[in-house]
Amino acid sequence: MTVETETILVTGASGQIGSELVPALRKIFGPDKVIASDVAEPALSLKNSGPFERLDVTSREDLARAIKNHRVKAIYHLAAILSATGEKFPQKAWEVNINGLYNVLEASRELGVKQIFCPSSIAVFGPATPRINTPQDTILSPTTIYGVTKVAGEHLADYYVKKYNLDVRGCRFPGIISNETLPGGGTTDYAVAIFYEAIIHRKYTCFLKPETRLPMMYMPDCLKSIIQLMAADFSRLKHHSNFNVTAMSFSAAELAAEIKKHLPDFSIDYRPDFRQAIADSWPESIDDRAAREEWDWQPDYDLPRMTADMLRILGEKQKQGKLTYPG
Ligand code: VAH
Repeated sequence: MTVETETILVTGASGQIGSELVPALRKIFGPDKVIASDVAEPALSLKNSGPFERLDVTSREDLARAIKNHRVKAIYHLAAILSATGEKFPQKAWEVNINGLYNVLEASRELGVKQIFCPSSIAVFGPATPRINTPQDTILSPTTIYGVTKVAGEHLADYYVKKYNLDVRGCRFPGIISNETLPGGGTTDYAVAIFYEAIIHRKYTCFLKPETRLPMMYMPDCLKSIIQLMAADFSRLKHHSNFNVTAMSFSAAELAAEIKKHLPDFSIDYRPDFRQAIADSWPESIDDRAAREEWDWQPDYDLPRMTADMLRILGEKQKQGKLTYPG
């Protein structure tokens, strides 16, 4: 049941998911009801579309001040260091992903925040986990610090549900593909960069092997899963912060072939780097029956539909001279 919120606080609002979740939530609850926040200076579009706070989630004081000042009753906690960046800066990943989450949970407990969304990731799984149709309840043996923080985060969040009856919910997201804000520091980021490179250069050098198959989801489905899970009847939920969700699985070669159906002169070559070992430790496909049974999860986008939409939107942006891409 969605708590009638005085306001909603979104942390990590400048990130890949946050930059699209904020507008989606503002459409539902009203622009002034959703406080966007990030440790970094926001894009103008975000800054000029409603309340924004510079917020470092590793500072308990920062967090408590923002919650009190804005009478926050729900937090969508997206601030995180992703898998590839985490391997470069493991201590920073722990500081942001775990101490940041701990601060959110403690501040919520102390200040009466009613509902928290904190995403987990398929990165919680590791080489010992069944890779095909990975079960909801299975071995969690991550090989990345990102995955370690997400396993610890799931257990910490579930502890707060049981110990303090805090309403904490989360999904184990697969790779997310989007066309608003470039992702930063993820292993699945190839599946975003490939579209920009295909449109701009008609070629792409992929940092994973062609046969690397990973679970993926298009951003509209990611936003739908967050909004739907947070609106679900709490009493139906048997799981809380760790729902498996997915929409599709594909290999880098299958994605390239789908793009080539639209751009026949697109070409790809493969130069695997350190992110290959991360991808190899993750599942190929996910069993998301628990989400379907407990809160009616159902994705809308498969590979062909997502590819067509990504190329249409990015092609439009290029025509309008608005396609910004550092690659
Ligand atoms: C990453 N995009 O690549 C994130 C995600 C499942 C992958 O958690 O690190």
